[in-house]
Order: sequence, then structure tokens, then C-alpha cells
Amino acid sequence: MYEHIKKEDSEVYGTLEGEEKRQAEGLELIPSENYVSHAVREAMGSVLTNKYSEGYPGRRYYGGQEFTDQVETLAIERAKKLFGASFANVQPHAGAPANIATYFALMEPDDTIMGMDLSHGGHLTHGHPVTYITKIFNFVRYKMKDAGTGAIDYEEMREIAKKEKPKVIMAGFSAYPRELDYEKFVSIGREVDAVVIADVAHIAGLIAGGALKNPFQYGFDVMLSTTHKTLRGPRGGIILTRENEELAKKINKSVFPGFQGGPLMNMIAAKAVCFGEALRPSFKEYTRQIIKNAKAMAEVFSQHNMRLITGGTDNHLVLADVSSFGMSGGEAEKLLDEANITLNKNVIADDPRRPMDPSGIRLGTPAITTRGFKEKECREVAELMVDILKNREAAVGNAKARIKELATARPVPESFE
Ligand code: DSN
Repeated sequence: MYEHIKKEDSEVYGTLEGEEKRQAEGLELIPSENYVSHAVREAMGSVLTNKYSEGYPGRRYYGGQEFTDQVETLAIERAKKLFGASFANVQPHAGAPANIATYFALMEPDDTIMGMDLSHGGHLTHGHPVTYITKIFNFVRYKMKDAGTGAIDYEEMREIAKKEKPKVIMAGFSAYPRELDYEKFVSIGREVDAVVIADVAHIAGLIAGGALKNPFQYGFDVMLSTTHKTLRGPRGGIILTRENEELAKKINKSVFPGFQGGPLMNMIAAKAVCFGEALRPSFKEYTRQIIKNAKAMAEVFSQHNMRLITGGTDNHLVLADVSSFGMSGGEAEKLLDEANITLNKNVIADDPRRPMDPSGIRLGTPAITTRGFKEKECREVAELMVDILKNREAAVGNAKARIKELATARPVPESFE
């Protein structure tokens, strides 16, 4: 790996070497991160990066598309099979562009979208005022009614929807550890004639592996996702549509030429490889283990009276309020980082602190499960984390040594059979 960079660019090589070591010796608990196979990395670094392919398979603006058409078609067909979709657009460069292109496909400026409040688990692109799209569309929000259980206030959501008449209702999150009630979303959407969209960026792998419910089975119109989280693929986005061809065509036009230029064909090839890996039987087992591992960690935290938002987890992530340890999420992130445990500070529902130094931490198990961690190791990691949160610097040294042992004993696999 990196033989040419090593020879030709020592500065960049130094950063890659450093990151290799960091990833090998530390534990990645950021719930939106994962480790990809060498096959996915080869596709990302392939000759396809040299090619411009504006348009879609069979309908391109430039010549020389024999193999790009084949590889994009492979990615589309595999994505459809994986999620039970009728149509797939595999060109979005990431999750946010997938969301924004879909909004423009379905709405006119000043139309209304309903999404989950950011501090209750939603995502920036679902209507946070710092994003430019809030200058174009009008966003209204729904929330949990009880952060102790994670119950969403569906009655309030219905009332807001009836009053505000959103054209789109987004079901999705980046920091919510429970499953949403998809039937309720669809029933509210049908009542107000809104398109219901599931943003499954975080849980796409868990859906593909059958470990969580598939929103299409509950009547959702569209699913949006990234490909680099639980799906364990390259950084990128996808948009999936069920049955409605008219909608799928509008979305394709919105992605290109509406929003993006040339697709990243190397990343599309890597998406095809990732979807192929996710179609293997072993991926099902992987996704079930992710959830078992997250539950095991959540149990340890609860035993130590750490306040868990929603009381636990049903998916791959845990959101905890660390204020009872007398520290902020930012302080916890930094302390744990010193022991090579990487996670992120996170806002919690109605957080009294500011977003850059909130009350919570968010962690998840997709990456350590890829390394082969099971419940036993996850419990041990959770115990080490609690020790650090309680005893601070005094506990960092021991924990760091043990984390290095646990990590180096379980190197990232090169492939997934
Ligand atoms: N940054 C991603 C996450 O960590 O959840 C979402 O965009």
C-alpha cells in the first residue's frame, strides 16, 4: 500500500502512515464510521477516476462509456436487490447531496418539509437553521415526547402536519437509538398527501442485513442513504425509490443535471463492490452482531448509572448524557481520545449546553464489529470507558494499554467472506 506516494510525496505519506497507525491501535466508536474491504479500496483507487460520465447508463454526454455503463448498472441492480427497491440512483457524492437533490425533485421553493429536530436525533439536512436549504424550503420539526424512552410524539406530529401541510415528511436520524414507527409516518403522510422519505443513512446496513425493518415494507416512497456507515462501503450516497417511476425519473433529473456534475465513477464501482459484499450471507450475521454489541455496551453504561437517551438502544448507537460525571461531552470525547477510544460529543434533547460543547457523547459498534469484537470485548471496552469518565487522567494510562492490546489482536480484515 502507498508504495508510489512513499517514493514521490513524503509529506502526504507521513499523514497516511500516521492514520494507518491510529486506526490500527485505537478503537473507532463513531457510529457513522466503518472499515472498508481492500476490494472497496481498490475500486476507489481504480482507473475509473479518470473518466467523465455525465448522464446515466446508455444516455451519456461523452463517449467511451462501455465499462462505466456496465459498472453503474451493476451498482444499480445490486442496490435494488439489497433494499427491495424498484429504482436506484447511485450517483450522489454523499448523504447531504442525496437529500438536497431529492428535496428539489419533490418541491418548489417555499414548500414545507417535516423532519426530526436535530437535538432530538435529526440531521442537519432535515432543517437545521445553519444550512442554506432552510433559506429555500420551510422546515417544521417533530420531537420525542419522552427522551427517557425515545417515544416520538406522533400525535403532535400529525397535528403539525395537518396544519403545515408538508410536501415531504422525513423519517430519519443521525443520533436516535430506537426504531421509528414507520406505519405511523406513512399514515400521517397519506393523510396530508406528503411524500414519505426514510433517511436511513445510519442504519442502511442494518436494513440490508435484515436486522432492522425495511421502510419500503411499510409503504415509504423513497429511501435515502450514505454508503459508508453500517453499509461498510465507500463514502457516497444513494437514492432508492419504490414502484413510482415518475418519482424516480424526477430524482434522476434532479441529481444530474439539476444538482451534480460528473459522477465519481470510481466511487460508483466501489459502491457496486460494497453492495456485492452486503448481499453475502455473512453480512446478515455482521449486522445482527452490531446490534448485540451496542446493547451489551448500553447495559454496562446503565449498570454504572450513566443516563442513556431513550434508555438504551435497538440499533448500532448509544447516546449518553455525561453531565452526571461532572463533565461535558467535549471533555469526555477528549479524555477518551487520549486512551485511543474515538467517539463524538453530541447534543442531547433540549441540551442546556452549546452545540460545540454539549452534554452528550454518541458512540456505536459498526467499526469494532467489523474487527470481530463480540459482546464480551464490548463489555470490557464499556467498563474501561466508565473507568475513564469516573477517574479521568488517572485511568487513561491503563485503559490505553488495554485498548491497544484489544485492537492489535483484532486487525481490520482485508476482506469479508
Ligand atoms: N456526519 C454524519 C454522522 O456522523 O452522523 C451524519 O452526516
